[in-house]
Amino acid sequence: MKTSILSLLLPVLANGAAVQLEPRQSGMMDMLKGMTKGMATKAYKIEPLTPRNPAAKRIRMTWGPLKLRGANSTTKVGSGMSMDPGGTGHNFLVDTDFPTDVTLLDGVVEVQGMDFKRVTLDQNVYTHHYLVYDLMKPQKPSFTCANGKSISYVPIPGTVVLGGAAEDAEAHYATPTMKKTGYYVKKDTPILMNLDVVNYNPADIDVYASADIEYIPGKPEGMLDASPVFVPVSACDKGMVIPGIVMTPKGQNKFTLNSTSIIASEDSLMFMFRGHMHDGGSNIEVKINDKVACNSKAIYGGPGHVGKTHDGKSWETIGAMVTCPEGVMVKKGDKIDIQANYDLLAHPAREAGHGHGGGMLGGMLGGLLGGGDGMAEQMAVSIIYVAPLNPKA
Ligand SMILES: [Cu+2]
Repeated sequence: MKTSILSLLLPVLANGAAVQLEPRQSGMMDMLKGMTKGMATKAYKIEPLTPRNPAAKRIRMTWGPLKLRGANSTTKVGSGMSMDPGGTGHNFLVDTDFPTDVTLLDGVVEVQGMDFKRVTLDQNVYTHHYLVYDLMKPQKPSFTCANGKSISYVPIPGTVVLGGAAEDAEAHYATPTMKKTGYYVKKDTPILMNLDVVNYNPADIDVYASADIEYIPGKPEGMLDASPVFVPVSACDKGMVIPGIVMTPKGQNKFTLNSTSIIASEDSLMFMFRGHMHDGGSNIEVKINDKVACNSKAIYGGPGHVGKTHDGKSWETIGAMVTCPEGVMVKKGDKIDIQANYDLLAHPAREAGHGHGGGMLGGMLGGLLGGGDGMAEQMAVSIIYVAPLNPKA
């Protein structure tokens, strides 16, 4: 993927509203709810699956069909914006057929073709991102800055319950070894689907959005509520930064970014550490009190993650980021260091759909983010599941 976040901000920008980069000052959420009002979409089908946990229910929900613009097509399709000049964005709220007042244990989303099989670069389709947002749950304030700055998370309009990007990403909320954990989906919470997919085929195609979810009803006694927080390497940096977005230092192909001053603001269990980067990234390492909690390496290529550039060269995209499910007990004040390493020679940045020019972010933000050469910009984010031990309410 690339700029999951910005694609949600862009429609807001396009409406002439001010950019809000602080998710907690939440005019943005109201705007989003306004924008998506009446867009609730029922699933095309819901199938029962065999749960891994015998006490749980597991279903696969499928929405669509959703049209994707072809590389040679000029049709206007999609209900959202794309971060890629050749991509198609779709945003919709799920309807009441999506289970709420449940505790989610596992989940995975995928973009599927008309045969309900996953589409990948093997079919010339690049999933920039497919994110499922819980709009009523802000990211947990479990991190803070020791340098007096207020922390900047990746500015997203809620918690990403499920989702992935070009890299495969599964959500696993249960940590059987340490504490009972899960993700509580409040009754009737608004769930927003946000897809951004690039179709490199010449003609328009139809796809489906699917979600395989495993959950138990209600909120079990003694269960800790866990959810992912998107912590950028620059979370506590001073000065003008767009949290999570990295400006490639001019003329440098290999570089390292280090966080500063990030500390835990409460006692919690942290788990499922995973980096998020774009093509060009090598790894994201998280240390807690100088001890490595996760070295999330980017793994390139593999089935479905090899494409061709417009001039016919083979191109390997990030197929997975190493995930560290093991839990770490964290105390208030513990030091959290994040380091991101890049090697653009070993892993060239992705080309935009339509081949060249324009900048990945279009005219509006391209210049600001240094994305003017038709290559995707870089990101440096650590996704960390956090379950506060003493939740406030
Ligand atoms: Cu990204």
